[in-house]
Amino acid sequence: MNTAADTTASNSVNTALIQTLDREHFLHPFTDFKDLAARGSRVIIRGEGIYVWDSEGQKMLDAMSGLWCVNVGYGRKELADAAYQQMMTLPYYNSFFQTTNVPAVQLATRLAALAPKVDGRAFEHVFYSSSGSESNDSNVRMVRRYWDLLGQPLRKVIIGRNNGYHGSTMAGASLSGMSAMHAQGDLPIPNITHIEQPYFYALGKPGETSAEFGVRAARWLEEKILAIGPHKVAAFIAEPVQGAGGVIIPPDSYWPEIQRIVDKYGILLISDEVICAFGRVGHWFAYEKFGYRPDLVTFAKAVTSGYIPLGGVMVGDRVAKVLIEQGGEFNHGYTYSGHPVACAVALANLDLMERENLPGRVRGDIGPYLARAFTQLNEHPLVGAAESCGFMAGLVMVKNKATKAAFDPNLEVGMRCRSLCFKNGLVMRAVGDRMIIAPPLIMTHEQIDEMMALIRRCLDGTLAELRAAGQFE
Ligand code: PXG
Repeated sequence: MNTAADTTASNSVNTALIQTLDREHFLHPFTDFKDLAARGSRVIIRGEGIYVWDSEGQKMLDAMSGLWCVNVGYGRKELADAAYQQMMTLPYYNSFFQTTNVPAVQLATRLAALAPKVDGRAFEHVFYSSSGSESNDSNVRMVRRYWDLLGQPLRKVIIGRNNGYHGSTMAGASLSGMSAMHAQGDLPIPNITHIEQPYFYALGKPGETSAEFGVRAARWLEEKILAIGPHKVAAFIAEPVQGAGGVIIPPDSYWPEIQRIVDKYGILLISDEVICAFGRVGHWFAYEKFGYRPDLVTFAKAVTSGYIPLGGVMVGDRVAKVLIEQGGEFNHGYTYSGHPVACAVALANLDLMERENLPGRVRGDIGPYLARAFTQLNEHPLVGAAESCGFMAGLVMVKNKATKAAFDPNLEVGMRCRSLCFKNGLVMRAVGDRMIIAPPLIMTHEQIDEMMALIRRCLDGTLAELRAAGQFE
C-alpha cells in the first residue's frame, strides 16, 4: 500500500503516485469523478505572488486568485506568521458558552469599522462561520428568526436569482439559482424562489439601452413579490456582481431600483459579497460601490485571502437590534464560529490590504488599467462582449458577433479555451462560453499586460481551432 510519505521525495512530487492516490481516495467538489479519474488531476504544489506551479514544473499565471480568494497573492509570510503565533498561543477555543477569544473580537470590531454606513445604517455586529455556504445558511436562520420575532411568521420566502451562486449546502444551493444543482438533492428547500438575472447581453431586447434593461430586470423582483404576496416575502439575496455565474455586471440602473423595491415592501436585503468584498470591486464592501443599503452582508474567501477558511455575516443594526433585544437564545452556530487562528490570519490579511491600499489601487489604478485592456477584447472576432468591474472581468465567446448566435453547447467552447489557457500558462475560468478572471489585487501594470497577452493568445488559439473545425461564422 502507498503511504503519504511515499508521495514526496527531496521536495519533488511524484506526480503519477499523487494522481493515483487522488483517484483512489479523494472525491473532488463539483467533479465528474469517473471523468477526472480517466484524465488525472493536475497537481498544484506551490504559489508565489500571482503564479502557481504544478508538479511537472509548469508555471501558471493565476488569473482566478485560486477561486476568487487569494487577493493578497501567494507566499505572504505575514499570514503564516499570524497563524503560527496564534496556534502557539491558543489554537482553538469555542465561543458557545459565554467565552470569547481576542482575535475574534478584534476582527469583529475591525470589520464593523470597515463596513461603510449608508444613510445612517451601520453594521456593528458579525456572526462567524467558516465558509460562504455556512454564512448563507446563517442568513436564512437569522432572516426567518427576525420576522418571527416581529410577529410576521408568514414572511418566509427568500428570493434569489437564476445563475446566482450562494453556496453548496442545502440552503446555499437552494438560494443559488443553478438548475444543475437543484436537479440533484430535491432542491430548492421550501420557500425559496428565483427571478431572472440582470444579464444585458443575453436578455436585453433589441433597441433597449442597458439603463432601461437594468430597471426592467430589477422590476422582476417587484413582479415576484406581488405574485407571492408581499406579506410572505422575507428577503432578497443577490451578489453585487454575479461571480460564479460568469461575472455578470448589472447596469448602473439596477441596484437603485432594487433598493426602491425592497424599501417599498419592507423586505430584507442580503448582499452576498463572498467574492466582491475586500477590494475585488475597489472597496472594502461592494454595496458601497453600488450605493445600496443591505441588511446582511455575507463574506468569506478574501477575508483571509483564502489562506485559512473563514466566513461570516455582517449583521446590520435593523436585524441585530431585534435578535439582541427580543430574541432570547439564538439556536444556531458552528464549532468554528470565531476560530481564533482564522481570525488572526484575517487580521494580518486586512493589515496587508490596508498597508498596500489594495481597494484603493483597484479603484484608482489597476482596475481602470485592466478595464482599458480588457474592453479592447471587444474587437476580437470571437468576443461578443467583454467588460470588467474592479478586478474581475468576463467575456462571452459567440459564433457570430452580429447576430449574437451562440455556439452549440456540445462544442464546449469554454472548456476548449480553458485547456488552451492551461497549456499557455494561464489559469482562467470557463462558465459555459464565458471566460472570466479575478486576479490577485497585487498585480503590476506589467503583469496585467502579460496576462492580457496570454488571454489574447488563448482566444486566438480557440478561434483557430473553431475555424479549422468549420464552426465559426
Ligand atoms: N456566495 C458566493 C457569492 C460565492 O461565490 C459562496 C457563497 C459559497 O462559499 P463557500 O465558501 O461555501 O464555497 C460562494 C463560493 C466558481 C466557484 O466556480 C465559486 C464559488 C465556489 C466554488 C466555485 O466560480 N463561490
